[in-house]
Amino acid sequence: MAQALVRFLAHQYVDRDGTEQRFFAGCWGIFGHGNVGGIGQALHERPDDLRYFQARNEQAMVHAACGYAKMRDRLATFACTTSIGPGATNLVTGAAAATVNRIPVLLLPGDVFSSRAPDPVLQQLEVPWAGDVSVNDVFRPVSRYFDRIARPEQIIPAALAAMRVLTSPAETGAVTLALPQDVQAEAFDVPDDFVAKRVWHIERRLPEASALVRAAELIGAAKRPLIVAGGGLIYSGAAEALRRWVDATGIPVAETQAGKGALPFDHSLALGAIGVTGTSAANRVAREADLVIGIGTRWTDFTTASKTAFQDRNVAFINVNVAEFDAHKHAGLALTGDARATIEALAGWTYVVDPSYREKVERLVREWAAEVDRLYSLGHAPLPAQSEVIGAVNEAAGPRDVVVCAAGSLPGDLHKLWRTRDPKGYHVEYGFSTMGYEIAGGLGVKMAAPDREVYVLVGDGSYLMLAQELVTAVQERIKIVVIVVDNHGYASIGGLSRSLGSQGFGTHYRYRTSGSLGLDREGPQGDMLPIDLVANAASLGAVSERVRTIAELRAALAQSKRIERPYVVTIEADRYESVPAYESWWDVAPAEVSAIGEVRAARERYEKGRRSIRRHLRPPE
Ligand SMILES: Cc1ncc(C[n+]2csc(CCOP(=O)(O)OP(=O)(O)O)c2C)c(N)n1
Ligand SMILES: [Mg+2]
Repeated sequence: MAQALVRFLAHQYVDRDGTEQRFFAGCWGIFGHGNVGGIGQALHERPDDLRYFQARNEQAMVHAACGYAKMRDRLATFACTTSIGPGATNLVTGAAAATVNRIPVLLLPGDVFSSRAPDPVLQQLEVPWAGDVSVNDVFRPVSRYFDRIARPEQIIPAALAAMRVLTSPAETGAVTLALPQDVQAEAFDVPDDFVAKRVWHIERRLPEASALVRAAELIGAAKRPLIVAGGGLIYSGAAEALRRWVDATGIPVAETQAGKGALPFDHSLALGAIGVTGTSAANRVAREADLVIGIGTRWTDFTTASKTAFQDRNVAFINVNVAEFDAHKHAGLALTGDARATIEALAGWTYVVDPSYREKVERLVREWAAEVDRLYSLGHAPLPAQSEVIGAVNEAAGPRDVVVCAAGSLPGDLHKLWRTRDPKGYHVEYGFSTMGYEIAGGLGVKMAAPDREVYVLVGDGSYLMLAQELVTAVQERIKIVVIVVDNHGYASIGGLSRSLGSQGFGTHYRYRTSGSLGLDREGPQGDMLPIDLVANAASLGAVSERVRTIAELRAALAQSKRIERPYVVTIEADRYESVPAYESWWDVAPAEVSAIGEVRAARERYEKGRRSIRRHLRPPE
């Protein structure tokens, strides 16, 4: 059965706009009990069918697949094979990250014997009241499709269903086929048609004609329209179409994390990031917008500033989305369809914003550019500020190069400050914000785009959570440039904790002194943990160096261009010099009752902030 599955995967293609490409770039795997036979043997026997890639950690395999798939606009990905037990459950975080972000990955965890002869087999979870449960059942809520293959011929409908979901822009995410270890090795008569070349066509569906007319009417009547560009716009390859439409109409564009890069940063109508981590320009325009056109966004909490971003009394939403589920959010007019095709259709109606609105937007955009300049060149001492690190990396990066990040304070700062010049130049996993995505995801990005430099920006906390794929980068001779921003622990959560009155409890990397583990205070540096991140990266085979100043960072980044190996630069940044928030609010609830005065004060501020939450329940009139 495993041989048939590997052959099947090797013959899957997708076609969009007449361009055909292979869907699986290979198969990541860590072998053990449950896949060293079966899938492992099939990959060994058929190396030309599906290229095998060895990883250090199963979670990281999914992140690498995800990074690759996102970079390829979801038109290609990897399969991931694991042993049963911990190998399988290590995939779960990756699966959730993929599904939350709507990125296709195929997971093939091993499973317990279907025969139940070796019972309980090594690593089997015994559930006294349910014989059909294994640890792989944890994949059900984090997979867009799940099946367990109890007989070899079941792989036929399961593999086809898996492909339908993986290649569906509306439904995609992690797909899990749990493979009992005995069934993987069983023979069956494989129909030739099952393993023949199969091309999955990616449609560009248009919304209903009457919905388009209604949208054009709403846009025609809007005084202060705003486009919010999400990841779906980028995956659809709609950036060019967006730019033409925006140039013709003057409607400004704000960007979500996944949508960043939809417009080049220096376009006069590019407001940049919106929401909790938004720019002053985007958040001000959002506050007063009377019509918000979401394109390929699922309206996360960060994008909507916990539903406080849009304050016009009669604000209405139009949602362009391939997924009905998203198209109906915020009581919006649902334009269920492909982003590019829908933008092109909407562009058929003539509309131009009022010149005074355009002037105001352009002024806000200019003011924001000056703020970024300021933050890029703070000259903070003795330690540089993180914003200066971002500035130096941005200046070193070429227009097509890619920045990769996922968790900590960097994603928010990058969302605000990174100057993106290419729709694929900004790759931040902020749907699940998975600490540990950065290096593994960056590896996948580089595999998808070897002609671009990939700059992975990672906090020391995320680095320590999952840096081992540097070994994989060394093994595969894949160059990524990793910039580790060391601020002795979880600066982002420390700041959040302090804002809630909890003094950064448990967020600082310090020795335990009686009762004060990890308290975030600006005290002596002597009790910092002696972690040597530079030696750590070097020990994994990367070129590794420490820089102390922004000038040294610039020199290291210049040097990295001449080296074709994984390159890790570690720089210490000031833990407390953070990029401000720009008129946004985030719903994080401090305790309603507390013995600590600061917590009570934080609760009071919170109650006040909550008053601006809007529910957006009224459909457009
Ligand atoms: C796997 C995982 N665990 C916990 C969190 C919650 N969390 C978000 S950011 C963060 C700290 C990240 O520290 P670091 O990478 O050093 O970045 P910094 O906050 O210092 O910028 C934590 C613990 C998370 N996002 N992912
Ligand atoms: Mg940190």
